[in-house]
Amino acid sequence: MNSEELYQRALKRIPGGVNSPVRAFGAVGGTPRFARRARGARLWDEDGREYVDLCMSWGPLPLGHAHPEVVEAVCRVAQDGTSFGVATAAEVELAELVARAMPSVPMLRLVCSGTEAVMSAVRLARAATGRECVIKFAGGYHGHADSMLVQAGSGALTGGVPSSPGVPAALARLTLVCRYNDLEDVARTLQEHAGKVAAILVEPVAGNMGLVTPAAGFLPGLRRLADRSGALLVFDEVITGFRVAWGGAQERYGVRADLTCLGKVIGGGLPVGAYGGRPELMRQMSPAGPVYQAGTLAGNPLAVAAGLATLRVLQRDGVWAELEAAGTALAAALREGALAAGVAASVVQLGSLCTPFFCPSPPRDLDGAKAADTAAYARLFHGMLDQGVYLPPAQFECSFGSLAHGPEEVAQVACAARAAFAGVAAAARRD
Ligand code: HOZ
Repeated sequence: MNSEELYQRALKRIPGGVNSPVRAFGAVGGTPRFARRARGARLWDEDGREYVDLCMSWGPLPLGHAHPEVVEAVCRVAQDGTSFGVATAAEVELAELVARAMPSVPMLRLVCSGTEAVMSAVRLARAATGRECVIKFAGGYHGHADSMLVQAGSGALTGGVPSSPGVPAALARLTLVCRYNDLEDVARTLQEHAGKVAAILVEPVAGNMGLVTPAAGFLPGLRRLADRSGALLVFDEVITGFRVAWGGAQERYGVRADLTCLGKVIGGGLPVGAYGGRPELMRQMSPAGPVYQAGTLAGNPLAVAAGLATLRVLQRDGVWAELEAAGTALAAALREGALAAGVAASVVQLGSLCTPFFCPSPPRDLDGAKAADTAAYARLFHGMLDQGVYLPPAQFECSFGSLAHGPEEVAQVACAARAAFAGVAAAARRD
């Protein structure tokens, strides 16, 4: 069966035909592709087409698809059981490895997704401070827990429901939304809600309104404001953890969080999340303390094995320079395509993350990201797809490079970009 036939079948049994909204191509139009297999930087669909993948499962695969060491680890561990509901040595090892990489996370709890990680970290922040409000940023996406679906990014923004029906108004009122990269807005909000804000929750590098990087001083400023107000600074590093540096965005920008949420890379492509921080906070979690959170599949042995295998490769000499170089080369390939076609585009890049925006300068916040021409992004997406490159099927997401994106893939992306941006330019002339 090809993608179209599978999609028609899926529509009858799965809402929108997909198990996570952005996959449905709603933002770019056309039939969503159904994946058959993937290896390295390449993905094959059920139509028999091959793509250089720049979506890369939305972030957990810095080594590329089906990395032999990850596959070997998962297969080996699976022989001995896929879930125990009993603690394992590997979970301790993963917690120790994360603690070495991130000095602000000497203690952590493993969960099954980034959503769970943030939901639990927010509960802990509320319990630890005795306060109920949380500051988040417009266009920040922290998973789909009730309190977080307020002016959210990613699929919520793409689908036009940044504040979802079904979220109780009483809960949404406790979520205070500020403008990303705007410290004055945060200071004002803290003042207006003095003594009530439990946490300032931020993607230190915003990845769910497209890639938007923190302005100089923004993250240190949040640290100062959190300290002054008694709120905890919570970094959602689900995308950036073990992605923009070994120690995540907090290493790259030199700012320490009180609580850190992780996911994606630490599960190496299997479902994992984690939240962590200093012991006096984390020991408030059950059973050490009274704040409840639990999970049958938390610390799942296959996911932990995949995560450990991934992190061990990322610890090797030269790997981070290689990942950075891959990201730089992919972004340059996109930039050159835009330039050659005479299209005004800003390709924002940080490490192996990037997003092409159709606007003259890189967005600083959600308003800037929304001002970009999303119809042009849809055209670019389809142009690239036709040329055998699979970008994320929505503007408000990141593209991901990996160690598997070598010179051959970069050349293919460059060639596709020239054709696709030329198509965008031609469409603009027609309109
Ligand atoms: N929430 C993910 C992007 N930020 C999408 C995940 C998916 O559709 O697989």
